Amino acid sequence: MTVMNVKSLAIHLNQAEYEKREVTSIQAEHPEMTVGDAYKIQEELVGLKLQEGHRIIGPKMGLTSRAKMKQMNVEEPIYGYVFDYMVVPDKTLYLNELIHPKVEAEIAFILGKDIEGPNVTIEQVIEATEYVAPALEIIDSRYKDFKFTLPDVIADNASSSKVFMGSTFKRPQELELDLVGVTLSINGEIKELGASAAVLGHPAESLVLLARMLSRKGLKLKAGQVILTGGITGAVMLSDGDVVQAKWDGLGSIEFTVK
Ligand code: 0L1
Ligand code: MG
Repeated sequence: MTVMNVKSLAIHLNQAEYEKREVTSIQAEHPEMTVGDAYKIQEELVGLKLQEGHRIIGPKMGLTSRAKMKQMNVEEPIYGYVFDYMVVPDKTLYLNELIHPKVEAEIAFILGKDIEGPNVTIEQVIEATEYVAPALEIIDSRYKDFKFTLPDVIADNASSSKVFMGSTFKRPQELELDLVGVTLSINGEIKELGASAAVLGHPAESLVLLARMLSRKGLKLKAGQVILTGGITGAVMLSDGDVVQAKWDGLGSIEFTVK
């Protein structure tokens, strides 16, 4: 894939996000696109957003559940970036800002120290983490009907769109981080439930893998970043009027309305 293609595809995906417009699979047009090419497009897209004045809150991990990895036929999760403008300041999700949003419940890690290298351990991740907090991620793939290949979704910043952060912050040592039960309800009915071990056996493992993936590029996880570790529940499609409530054992709850 040429440098020109990388640049123009990043602009194409960035525009699609801002214009809330579905696009068709890039891979269909560019069968040669590799995972490496896709991360180059993502890097270019991240660069565009930084040039526009947006700030990175932190990287996020996607495809961290066995079910999603099997579905996409991958052995390694993927990552993208959450920006400041994606964090929803109140309790309303506006559909006119989105294409076809889905919600998934996650645990966010807020780092007190940098994490760097290909061989960090879960213990080191926990030691470097200042707080964990509940988060609801809104994924909104720019691809029509969420139909994409692995390189497609990587190029599209791993479907990143919006995030609701909870207000319960706990030290990571205060919880059994792999045993946090979560329910995700829509209009009072539980639609999805799970335990945090659904994220690679332990959500801290998500940061272990993320540090490894970033280290291949000479990058690291930085103190102050808020990192979404991946969906504990499946992702649920949202509709106008939905009242969404998620509850985490020991980490409180988050509620919002879709308008
Ligand atoms: O956060 C995620 O797990 C999203 C990964 C991308 C796959 C999707 O859009 O379903
Ligand atoms: Mg997610």
